[in-house]
Amino acid sequence: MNGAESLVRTLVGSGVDVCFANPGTSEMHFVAALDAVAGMRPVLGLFEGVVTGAADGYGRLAEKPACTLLHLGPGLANGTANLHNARRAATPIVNIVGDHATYHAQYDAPLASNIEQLAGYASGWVRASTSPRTVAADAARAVRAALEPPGQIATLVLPADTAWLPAEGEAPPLDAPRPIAPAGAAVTRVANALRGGKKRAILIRGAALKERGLRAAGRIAARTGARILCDTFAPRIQQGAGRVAVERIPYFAEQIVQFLNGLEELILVGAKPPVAFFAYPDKPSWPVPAGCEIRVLAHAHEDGTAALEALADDVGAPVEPGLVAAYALPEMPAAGKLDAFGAGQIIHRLLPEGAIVSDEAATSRVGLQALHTAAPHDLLSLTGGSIGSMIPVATGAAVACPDRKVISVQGDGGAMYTLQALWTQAREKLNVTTVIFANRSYAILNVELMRVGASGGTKARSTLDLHDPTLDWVKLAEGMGVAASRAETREAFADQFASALRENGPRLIEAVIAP
Ligand SMILES: Cc1ncc(C[n+]2csc(CCOP(=O)(O)OP(=O)(O)O)c2C)c(N)n1
Repeated sequence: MNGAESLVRTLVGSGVDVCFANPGTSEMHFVAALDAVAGMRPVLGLFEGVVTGAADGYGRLAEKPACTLLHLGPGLANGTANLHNARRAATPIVNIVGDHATYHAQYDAPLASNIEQLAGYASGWVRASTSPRTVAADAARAVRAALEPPGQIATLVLPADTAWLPAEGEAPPLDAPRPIAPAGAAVTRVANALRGGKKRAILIRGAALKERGLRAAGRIAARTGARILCDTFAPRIQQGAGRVAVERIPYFAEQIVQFLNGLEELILVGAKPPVAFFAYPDKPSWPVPAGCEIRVLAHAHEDGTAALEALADDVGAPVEPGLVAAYALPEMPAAGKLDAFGAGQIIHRLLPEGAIVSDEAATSRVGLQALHTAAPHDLLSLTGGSIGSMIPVATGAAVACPDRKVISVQGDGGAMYTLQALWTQAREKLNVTTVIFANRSYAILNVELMRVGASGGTKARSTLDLHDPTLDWVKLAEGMGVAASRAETREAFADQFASALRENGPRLIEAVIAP
């Protein structure tokens, strides 16, 4: 057995059985080990941002890491923007980054670079193997590091000779670390605070935004009147009819100020206090009202769900939660020219139960604001603000959950960063319907141009405009093997979306909403 085989065996034995890959020469022994060892599914991505974004989507749903296979520093660099988003989502990922053979480093060959330094940008754990005898043990530790609550990126650098030289064997899997129980004192402190008559909210992030944690939060709300909040861009929320509805913090600073106005107590569960996404001249960065007490019920590495349940019991909350979302569908919009609002209403109306919605719709999510009253589903958001994340995330989510429909709602600007993920969807026959909101613009940046107080002329506007040439999403998708259609009216969009839902496999709809 060589080092690469010992590595792949260890990964599989540790529960890592999907590898999103874009390999090169230094990774050839790892690639060969995929055949020598049973149990690892390779998924090729044609750009590393697809590879890392797919690993993010996979990890958010599978709740365990996929591994990536990346080619030296440049491969990792190409994948780093989506690792940035994955870090913000606290997604467990194991990166395997090939490197030159250890003895080759002294020659400073063209692809040589400081991989560990680059990995540090988004990884919580970085190690370079130095011997084929330690590769397997390093891999077991990488998996464990990735699973350290709430989840993080672990990067293992694999010099080519540590992969090709003989190794002794695989390493046994290590126990996965579990989130620690909430501190009893924190629960008591918050319970005592909740007995006062203040206006309060509970801000939740992480696994507690799944059904069980939200149920406990809804019980607390029923007893104490606390509002239940989540970040503007939460990694994953289980929402929909019958589930406890969370209020999403709005995007712009002054909207957040308004939203939190009057709040006297903010309780954090795995979350940080909200801040404005950007600073603007004359607008606040810190939107929490002055004098509002901030208390931590559970830190991100603690079991937020258990903390909410303990708190619910402590305050004597009823068994049945409050704030349960009703099943409420919007009317089918009247026939006419397609717009973002109408398209969103149609998606809301037709959303199948158990869907996974991957959202990078940006300004076009206007019709999806009340999605919590649709059929129960998982909502995934762009966590780190680095666009070009969510078509890959949808791809990885579909690999993790082959029996569920994935709906990817995407602005045309962000879509162009990592559209190669469509090819992976076609090759893997993934059950993803992608809606491209073709407004032919970086619309949000037109808004931001005004907000920052800059005035734009023709040149400035040309940097935010995607006309000339117009992107043909039907051809782009078909060129990568994904069946596609274009909708310019609401009725055409409704037909096309309904037909995509009936089919199994990748589809793309170009929703033309350009003015
Ligand atoms: C990696 C990265 N590059 C650039 C930006 C700046 N940026 C923010 S939104 C945006 C355009 C988004 O356009 P689109 O996806 O079409 O959504 P729209 O604003 O039109 O609704 C850009 C370029 C970013 N957030 N991330």
